[in-house]
Amino acid sequence: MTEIKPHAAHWGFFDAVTEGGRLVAVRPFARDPVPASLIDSMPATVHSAARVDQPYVRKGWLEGRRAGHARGGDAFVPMSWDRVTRLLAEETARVRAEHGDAAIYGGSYGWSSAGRFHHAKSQLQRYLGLGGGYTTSINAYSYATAQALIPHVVGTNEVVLGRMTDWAAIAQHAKLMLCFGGLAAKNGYVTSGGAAMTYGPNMRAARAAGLRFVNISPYRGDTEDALAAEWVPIRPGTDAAMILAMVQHIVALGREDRAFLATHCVGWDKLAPTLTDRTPEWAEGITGVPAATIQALAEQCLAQPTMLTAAWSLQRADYGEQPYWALIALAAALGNVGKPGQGVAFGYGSSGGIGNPRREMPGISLPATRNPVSHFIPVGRVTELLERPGGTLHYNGRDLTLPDIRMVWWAGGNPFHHHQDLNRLLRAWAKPETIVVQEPWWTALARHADIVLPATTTLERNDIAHSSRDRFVRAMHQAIPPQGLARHDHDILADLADAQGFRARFTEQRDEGAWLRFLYDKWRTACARQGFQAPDFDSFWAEGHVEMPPIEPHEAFTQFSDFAADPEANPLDTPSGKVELFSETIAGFNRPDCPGHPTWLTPREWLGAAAADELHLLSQQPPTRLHSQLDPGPIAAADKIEGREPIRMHPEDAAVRGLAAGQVVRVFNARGACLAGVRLDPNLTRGVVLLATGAWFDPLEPGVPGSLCVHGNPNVLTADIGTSSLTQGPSAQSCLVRVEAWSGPLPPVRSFHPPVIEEMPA
Ligand SMILES: Nc1nc2c(c(=O)[nH]1)N[C@H]1C(S)=C(S)[C@@H](COP(=O)(O)OP(=O)(O)OC[C@H]3O[C@@H](n4cnc5c(=O)[nH]c(N)nc54)[C@H](O)[C@@H]3O)O[C@H]1N2
Ligand SMILES: Nc1nc2c(c(=O)[nH]1)N[C@H]1C(S)=C(S)[C@@H](COP(=O)(O)OP(=O)(O)OC[C@H]3O[C@@H](n4cnc5c(=O)[nH]c(N)nc54)[C@H](O)[C@@H]3O)O[C@H]1N2
Ligand SMILES: [Mo]
Repeated sequence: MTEIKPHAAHWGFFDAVTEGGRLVAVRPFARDPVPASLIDSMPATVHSAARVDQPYVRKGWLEGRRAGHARGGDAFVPMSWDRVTRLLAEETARVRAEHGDAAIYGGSYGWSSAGRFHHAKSQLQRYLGLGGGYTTSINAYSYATAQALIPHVVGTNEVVLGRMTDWAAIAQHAKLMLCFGGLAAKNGYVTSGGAAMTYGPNMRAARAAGLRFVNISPYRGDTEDALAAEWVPIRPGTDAAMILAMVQHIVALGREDRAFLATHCVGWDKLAPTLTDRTPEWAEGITGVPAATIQALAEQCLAQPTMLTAAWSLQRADYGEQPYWALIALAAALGNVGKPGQGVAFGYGSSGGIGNPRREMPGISLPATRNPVSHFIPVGRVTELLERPGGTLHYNGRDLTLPDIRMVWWAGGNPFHHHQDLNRLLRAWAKPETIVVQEPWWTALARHADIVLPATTTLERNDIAHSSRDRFVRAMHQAIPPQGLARHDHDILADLADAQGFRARFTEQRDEGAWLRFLYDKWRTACARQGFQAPDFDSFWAEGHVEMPPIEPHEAFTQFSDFAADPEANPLDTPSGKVELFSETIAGFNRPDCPGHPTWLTPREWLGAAAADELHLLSQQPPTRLHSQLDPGPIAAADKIEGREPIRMHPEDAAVRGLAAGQVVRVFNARGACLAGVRLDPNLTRGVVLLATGAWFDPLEPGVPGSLCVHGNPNVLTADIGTSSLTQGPSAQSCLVRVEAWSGPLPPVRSFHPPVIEEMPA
């Protein structure tokens, strides 16, 4: 019998079509004007052979090979839910008793599912918090560097991830938009918890209204053709030099907005003298952008209403603070901050919903619980956490103590996808005594765990999807039964809480249905206070969605407009109340890797210091999936070359290496190596190669650090070094590699099959 159920993922709302308990097709949400094609990868992924069918425990762990033993190479032993629950409850209690609560690392970073109740990380942290606490992580891989820096400069992170100047205002008022890192169309398919319905249409409407786009990026493909953007190729990691040279040129012309700099900013007197020799000619040598282009762009910014933006990728690089801070300085020198549809904001091209006209509505989320442990790390420093127990880490003016981690627990994320320098992670991963992973699939993370608990996917449960960036709330009806012996994260943890005596505090005595009603009603009450009458739960559930009223174009929103109008009455939340072009706070930290004003710092790895045969590797977000999710699906598969992730190369870079399109190559540096398939692309800056993230890490010799990844995961190549001691963000984009033909036999890709399973005598 065919059934159709409303459902949702980060990559779009859809209707699930099922037959006989299987997902056979998906249909886009009828109200979505630009349905994301990624939903088509769901049936094959949900029913993939890579699903974990029951609980497993690593054989070596059962035999006592725990701390100090490499993970990833052992067989797994099946175990019943009852037994594994008891075993894990005992092990958790042991670790807490012997080593303290901070010995459990429960940062559990990752995107998990769109459903807000069953959100795995929230469930896990609730459980670990009630159980005594855990060491956690702060910030996101997406924009960690900005999260630490930007509040020092403009007092709020809303300029990166919140309510920023919206597309309606930009379309109405701006004539020129400089986009460092472009506005990549591929990134707009997804938005956390929601449906990115207006990403492309927003930009195209601005174009139609007369906005001229300039794509300053190593890759022309970072803006879609419909925007007719001018392309300014630039060397990766050098944007700060170009932006500072634009400021310098404006000063040389005597055209900086002195009034704005005096009334709305502090530190111009300190920044300006550092710019004297930062000329466009100087920047040309660093960036590869002709001095004349830099001058022309600066003059065009002076001549017309201009919006400035940069992709989040720019700050996932060595000293990733600098291009962001420099761009704010450029907006300040132009006097644009807070002018209608002008100024600066980050990430318009980075994720669906960024810059959407939006109404500030309450969110829907699982109530958090207190974490009695105060230890944390900036999220990207997980390897260091394992490597240096008792050590200190300088972060944002503080010295953090790294606790001694004995147990790692992950639900809804994948460090063997997201983390840099996987071979170094693999070595550090041997240190804890126990690693627990809740996962629907045999991802690389599950393969490198000790205790693997099979989780249901969203299709197997009821939930509610919501993103503050969207106008829709979506009901997610259970469409298929749990696959194999998979269980909901909530139920897994409720049973563990039971074994440890706090089930009632964890569940608050609600089941799934009661939780959904509770969360929805809370949201509905909060909406009513803001004047929006949402339907009651039963009507919402039957209808499949709630639509919030659209925002009228005349409500176009410009961030910082109050501040621009009257900085004394509406100060920023910085120490000075103004834009900090020099920060006494940051200068006071006394760190050479992040001085008190924006500046050019030479990256560790970049084309300016590359050997003749080295290339700059950018590992951008994949067009064919969300991170590592959906990699088993047909869309990712169709894009691969001989089953390997494609690496884009300029035809001349390929020619000098004797490489041809469709050929399998070995991409390597001192940190690691992977296979990939050559795709020629003249729209790249010479010397730059693109290898998207997300092909499941597939080492030729599982469990052996340094082994070749046969599938094409770029994180065997990237460096794991904090952006700076101020921000400690991930710096994946600063990475040099070499590429050579692969002449050996092609090893099979084994990622989408379960690892070796062995029964053990009871
Ligand atoms: N080289 C390089 N690396 C990068 C980046 C880069 O630009 N370059 N970008 C970084 C960025 S911005 C990000 S956000 C990260 C993304 O990193 P992650 O968010 O860790 O990546 P995902 O693949 O989305 O991992 C989510 C995991 O949750 C699992 N999951 C989904 N639903 C459920 C559920 O209901 N329950 C449970 N238990 N599990 C579930 C999925 O199967 C998947 O394995 O990657 C980062 N890594
Ligand atoms: N389809 C799809 N969409 C996604 C995701 C996904 O996995 N799949 N992930 C989502 C997530 S979690 C996030 S955080 C966002 C990330 O959003 P971004 O960080 O914006 O995404 P990226 O694709 O890493 O980078 C965008 C472009 O920046 C350019 N770039 C890289 N380095 C430099 C540089 O030094 N200078 C300049 N000028 N340009 C540079 C690259 O050419 C790249 O294509 O994307 C989101 N959107
Ligand atoms: Mo991200």
